[in-house]
Amino acid sequence: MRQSKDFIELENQVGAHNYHPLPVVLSRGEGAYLWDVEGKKYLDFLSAYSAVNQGHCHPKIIQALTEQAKVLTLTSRAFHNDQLGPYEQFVTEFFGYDRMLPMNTGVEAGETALKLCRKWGYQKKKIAENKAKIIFAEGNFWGRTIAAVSSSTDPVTYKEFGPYTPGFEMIPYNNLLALEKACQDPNAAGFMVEPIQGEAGVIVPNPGYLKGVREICSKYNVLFIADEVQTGLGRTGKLLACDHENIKPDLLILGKALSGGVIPVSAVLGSHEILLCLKPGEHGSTFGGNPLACAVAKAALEVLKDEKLSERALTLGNVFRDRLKALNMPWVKNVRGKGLLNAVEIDPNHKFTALKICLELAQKGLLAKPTHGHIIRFAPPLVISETDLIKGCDIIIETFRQHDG
Ligand code: IF1
Repeated sequence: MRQSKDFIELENQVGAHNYHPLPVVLSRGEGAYLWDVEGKKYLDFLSAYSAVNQGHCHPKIIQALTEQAKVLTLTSRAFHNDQLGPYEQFVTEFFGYDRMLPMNTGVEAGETALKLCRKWGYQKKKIAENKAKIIFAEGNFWGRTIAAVSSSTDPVTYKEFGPYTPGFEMIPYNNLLALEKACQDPNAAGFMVEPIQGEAGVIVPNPGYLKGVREICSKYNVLFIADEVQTGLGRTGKLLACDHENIKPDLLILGKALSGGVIPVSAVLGSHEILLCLKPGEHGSTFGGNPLACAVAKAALEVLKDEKLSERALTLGNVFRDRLKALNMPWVKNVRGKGLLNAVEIDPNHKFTALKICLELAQKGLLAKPTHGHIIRFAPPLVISETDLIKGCDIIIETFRQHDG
């Protein structure tokens, strides 16, 4: 019977080394729990970076998966299928948009949004061909493609992947003056932004920032493209993080928990005007909108609504941050977040690093991962019980206390 170390060694020998995972080998997940190959149980406080909001292996989503998998999984878009239309209707009504374009991973949906934005810029804003400019926020993260890393300001993400996609401009996040200046360029076609920056370390902008983005983009006829791949689908305590300020982006990018973490499902939602800028044959994907993905994603959204997961995230997020106020230690710089997307920032010079903390948390049965060295993101599935959330807080507080001093 293989042990964790055997699996880790095997990956080391035959896999690419594009990750450095914690030394934990998981074999089973259920709700907010994970088990490793030795049978040790963990509370999941990462949720696969917010892809498992509905909890691991949610029975309703798995049922939709298994039933559809027995009849039809993939047709390609060369033909119609009986799942896509009903799913598109369900999703557009669920989020209040005219149309949607189905893709698979989050970054593919991001790329799709940028292609739609450029098409719209040329066809509707009458920008000269190949002159469209798309604005991004410094600190953004929307995936690993060449275009995605071309918009990155993190050398670890973009170094040695040049030459970079042209037509991108990066401005400071949470800065409306910088945005207004960039939007005054008549070639500005869009501004793509995360309502809360996830990878950057759960950077929550000032209240009113998103409202300001909406106003400035409308004023200068620039598409407001919201990347809600990580913040969407109940994670921050509302269906979408944009809902906290009651604003509606022109293009909405969804992924991750759109499938409850079961299979890759993503989407871009927008108006008739924008989505119809793409004509047949100009964009697509083999698996985009496949019947299996449609069935799974519809079930995942129904779970979100039926189990009131956004409301849970709002309430439990307050419980989490209130309890973590106990981390009033000089080397704990900040506890921040919205709903169940939170992070603890520690002094980067403190001897007890974020990685060491995460390794100790794992030994105590709680899984979390550092980002940018000195920030720990805590994002349990939205189905976590209050009892387990408090148990998780106690483990976190105890671990920090043991290294305070
Ligand atoms: C990795 C990070 C998180 C995302 C936002 C689009 C995408 C992501 C806001 C692309 C993906 C993932 C990618 C994964 C780890 C994880 C991650 F640490 F990389 F940055 F969540 F913060 N927009 N984020 O967060 O979605 O193509 O991956 O489906 O690459 O290590 P994807």
